[in-house]
Amino acid sequence: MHLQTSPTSHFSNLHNNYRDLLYLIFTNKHNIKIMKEQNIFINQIGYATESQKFGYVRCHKDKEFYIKDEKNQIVYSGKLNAPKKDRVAAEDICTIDFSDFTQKGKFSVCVADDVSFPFEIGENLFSDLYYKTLRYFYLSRCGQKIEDKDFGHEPCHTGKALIYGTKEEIDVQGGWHDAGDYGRYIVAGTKTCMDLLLAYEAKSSFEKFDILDEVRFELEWMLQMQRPDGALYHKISCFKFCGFIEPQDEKEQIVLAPISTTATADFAGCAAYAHTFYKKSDPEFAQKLLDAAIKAQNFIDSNPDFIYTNPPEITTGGYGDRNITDEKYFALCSLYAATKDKKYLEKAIDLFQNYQEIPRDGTEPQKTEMFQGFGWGSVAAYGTEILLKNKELIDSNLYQTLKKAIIDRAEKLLKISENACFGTCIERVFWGSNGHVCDEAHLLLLAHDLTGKKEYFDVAKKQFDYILGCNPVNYCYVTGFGSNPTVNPHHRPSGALKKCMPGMLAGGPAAGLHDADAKKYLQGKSPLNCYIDVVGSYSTNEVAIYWNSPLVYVIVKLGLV
Ligand code: G3I
Ligand code: 9MR
Ligand code: ZN
Repeated sequence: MHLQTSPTSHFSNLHNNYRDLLYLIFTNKHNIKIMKEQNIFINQIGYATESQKFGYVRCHKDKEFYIKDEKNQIVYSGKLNAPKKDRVAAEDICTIDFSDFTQKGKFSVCVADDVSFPFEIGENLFSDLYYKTLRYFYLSRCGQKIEDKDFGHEPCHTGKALIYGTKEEIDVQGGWHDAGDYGRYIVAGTKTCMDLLLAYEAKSSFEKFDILDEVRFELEWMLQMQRPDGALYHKISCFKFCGFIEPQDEKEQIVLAPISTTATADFAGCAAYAHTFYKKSDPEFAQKLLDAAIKAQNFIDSNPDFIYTNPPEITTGGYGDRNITDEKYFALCSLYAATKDKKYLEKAIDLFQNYQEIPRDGTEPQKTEMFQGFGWGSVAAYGTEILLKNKELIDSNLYQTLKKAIIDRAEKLLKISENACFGTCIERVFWGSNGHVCDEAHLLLLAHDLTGKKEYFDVAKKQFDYILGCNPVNYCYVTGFGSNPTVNPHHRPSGALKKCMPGMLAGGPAAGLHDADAKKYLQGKSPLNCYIDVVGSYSTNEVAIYWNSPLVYVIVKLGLV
């Protein structure tokens, strides 16, 4: 049987816009790949030999599936499980389980005359994926000459930064470009550093990439973003987004945006945690990080809250967040672990026990459980994870309370996954959903560490499979990998150079249809189908350092490298 080799497209996304489809075919305006719609979804890189192996089939009258090798020989057969239909995929999807098939090689799944993309079964299938998702951080470095045959460039954004609202300019260099744009944001960078350091803690040896060196590049920049009084500037960028040019070609004035409590708290939490990783190799740098973290916390303790919103002249990314208790909690947990000073723990416990949240409609804060998340705007789980890792520093009641908070969330995610067409554990599909999928996998893997319960690990693996092809749009969402990868990311270096940087996780489906292309092509689609692989769709097809970082964590914690 001829394996899928023809180019691929998004008929499944467009056929209900016949006019657009004709326009697209004749102009192929967005260079969307033309593919016969696939009905079988697999991890487009493959499966480790002894791992669980699930695939998904758009419901079929046939109840048998076959696995064929490269010689087109049937090497395995099995039955489609009963169909499931959930709210986010909103169609009947059958799961197939071929976990007990452990023959190494290249295969495809067949159901009647449908054929999946090819995939591999074997060992060490993901080391290139791991390397390239890490390399993306180096390639995103600001302010230094980048050595790379495809994406190398001279230093960018080396000019002095104007402090917003003043005439003062200071020198702030380095840090990673945030995403498809060239802004540098503390809230995004701290989450990214936490994920990478937690991944490093799980696996420090990876000869091809020095995670600690890469994270240090971001930390050195963050230290420059701290004011003398301890507060952190929220971000540094130009006043507005530039066009799709290379970073070194953006010459507009750089501005330091006003301070924020979220940036200051996130920095305190991240720097206090990070300092332990550099104690041996560079005690002076480690101490600098800890001192800066303490200074940031002192600012928070002695000042009112600064809720960030963009000033009118600055229209780059906002990372606004009215609920700032989780950031304060993260900072306090991390500072307690770093200093053993009980004053931090007491405050952290108080915030945890008396947590209130401002609802989305902005009405009065409601007393509720502190949400244990790893998202850029919901970071409490980093604080909880740090305390749980320092079991000897907290009493057993607190340990059990915090452990229960994680396990309760993990149990909820198991339930969602159980009833989900593609085994996903997200109920809402919003901007950056692929990053959210990886963050939820992080939580499941933490729960697995705490309990050894296999189901948590297995469902985390399903999130990884979802990212790499087990999804209704049949995409491998990491650029440069799989038979049908994201090829048109909203990413200025790729757009300017007209070549797609590999190893970047696309933000993925977003039901909010926030950009013009999403509105044009995705009306009426189910949430998980609200993805379009075009450069303009920044709400579904951008990339971001803090979507790559939880993927790095998941690859390590699934034991895939
Ligand atoms: O959390 C709520 C959820 O409770 C609710 O159900 C859902 C309904 O749509 O909305 C969720 O909030 C969304 C939030 O992302 C989730 O993280 C907001 O609607 C959505 O507007 C928000 O979008 C953010 C976007 O900037 C616009 O502010 C993305 O998270 C964030 O990743 C993105 O970040 C941009 C930077 O600003 C600029 N650099 C690129 C970067 C990535 O696109
Ligand atoms: O490229 C910008 C992307 O990084 C942001 O996430 C997005 C939302 O803030 O905005 C993108 O910039 C677009 C701007 O918002 C509207 N004009 C077109 C810009 C490029 O797509
Ligand atoms: Zn730069």
